[in-house]
Amino acid sequence: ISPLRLEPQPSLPLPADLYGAKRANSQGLDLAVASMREPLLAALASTPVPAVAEASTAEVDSASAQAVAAFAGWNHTPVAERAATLRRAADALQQQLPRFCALLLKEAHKTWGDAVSEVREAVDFLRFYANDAERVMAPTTLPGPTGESNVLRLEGRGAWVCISPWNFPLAIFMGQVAAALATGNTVLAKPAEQTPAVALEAVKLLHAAGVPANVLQLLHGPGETVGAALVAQPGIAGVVFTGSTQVAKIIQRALAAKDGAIVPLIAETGGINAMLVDSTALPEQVADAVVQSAFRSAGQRCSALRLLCLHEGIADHVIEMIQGAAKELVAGSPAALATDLGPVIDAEAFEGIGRHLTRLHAEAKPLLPAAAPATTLPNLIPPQMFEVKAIADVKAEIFGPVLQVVRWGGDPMDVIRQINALGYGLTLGIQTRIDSRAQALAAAARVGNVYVNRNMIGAVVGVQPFGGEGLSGTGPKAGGPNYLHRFCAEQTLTINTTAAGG
Ligand code: TXE
Repeated sequence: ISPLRLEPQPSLPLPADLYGAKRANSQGLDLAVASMREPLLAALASTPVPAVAEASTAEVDSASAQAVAAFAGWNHTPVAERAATLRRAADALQQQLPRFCALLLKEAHKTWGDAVSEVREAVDFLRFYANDAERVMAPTTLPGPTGESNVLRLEGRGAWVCISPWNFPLAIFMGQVAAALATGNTVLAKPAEQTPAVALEAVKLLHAAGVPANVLQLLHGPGETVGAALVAQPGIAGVVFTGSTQVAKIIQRALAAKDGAIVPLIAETGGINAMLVDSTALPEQVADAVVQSAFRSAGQRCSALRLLCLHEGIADHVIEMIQGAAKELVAGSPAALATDLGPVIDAEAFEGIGRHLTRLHAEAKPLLPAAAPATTLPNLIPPQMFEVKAIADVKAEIFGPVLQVVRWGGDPMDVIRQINALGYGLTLGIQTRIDSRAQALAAAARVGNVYVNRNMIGAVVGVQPFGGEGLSGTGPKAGGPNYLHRFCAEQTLTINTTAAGG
């Protein structure tokens, strides 16, 4: 920054207790886990992981015919009744938290902390969409000329295909299904092939709470076959999808090629999420936010930090702090309470990330020790960090605990422009104590969620509606006030109230 150009003065307050928020947050979770230690360990010992069968073509055809046939009845069920059913499911899930944590641990290798927060998020989705459906689906009288009444009515669209990923196999699954059910739609759910048991138990819980069997059906199997077959079904009214950009586009093309009605796709995909750190940022706070955002959940969150843009004036200091904090992270068995990150989802993911690491060790500057070959626990990757020369060098999302760092100087707006040019638009972190700068950079960033001076991985349902644009997805966000409209058909009813006998 040229000496002549005065930096705006820092105006964002220094947090009273720098680690207060972080300690409270993670300690809150740690305390919750510690307080449930007995039931959690008991559930781990006693919860079987049920086997599932792949759906045949005939089963896909018959399930979608049943879902179409069941739509009218569920759609005309009063929204208050649908909401009450989802609230019963939320209560049941709350009570069965240890059992679902055990499933998440066994199937998705989630740490206890991640498992507890995911079950809580699934409960939040059920309650939030139950409440919001009652708000959104109440008929709206629109202002109009005298002698005429105009009412906007919302109802379900029909049978929805809900395709969910393995990284939040309960929360994302439940969010998609609850939103579709709350708005009167029927559901054909296709979970990721890596995490079928969590979905199976979630569907059993929803049926026990009162969702009719033909209103919510679960079909297991590979996306390329069972997923694609569901998308191809003639009678479906919509697809909600969370996963890779590549598959979202495959689905979009398949829907466009179908005869009959135009079928909407709600897509939430990945990101190359960046954090911009300027020279006024607090190194300790940055290091804490980076470690949480990049390495929590072994980096298997679509919101995870992938690209750290450090101002050259504090880069060495911050890198040193991150190295120190990252070395303290415990990578190991998710069953151990002290574990900070468990193994990545499966060998395929491990090998894919491994290929990126080989390339980065050849082309970039390693800032953390290379991952030792997995001996004790398969697919375990400790935190990895590399310095690269330019933002444009970061071409692909690496869905694991791998952080790339670039240094910058000059105008921070130029950094935002380069981040925008990557094409993704999910999350952005900004670390600065200049409020006007935070506001300006956020406004210039083409991303769905911006986090200033805190980690980038907390999207509380109803507090931080979550979702992106560009390569990261489409439209109004899950957990937000405009999401349920996407599952609804709208009708404007206009009546001439002056007609004789009107
Ligand atoms: O996604 P896939 P994965 C992104 C993230 C990550 C990538 C890989 O960027 O790199 O997804 O994760 C089904 N027709 N996110 O492997 O392969 C598949 O069976 C119909 C971001 O999970 O896209 C699974 O149920 N369905 C995301 C689902 O799609 C198909 C969270 C996702 O699989 C299909 C998770 C097809 N042709 C991953 N092919 C976020 N935003 O949170 C696959 N599927």
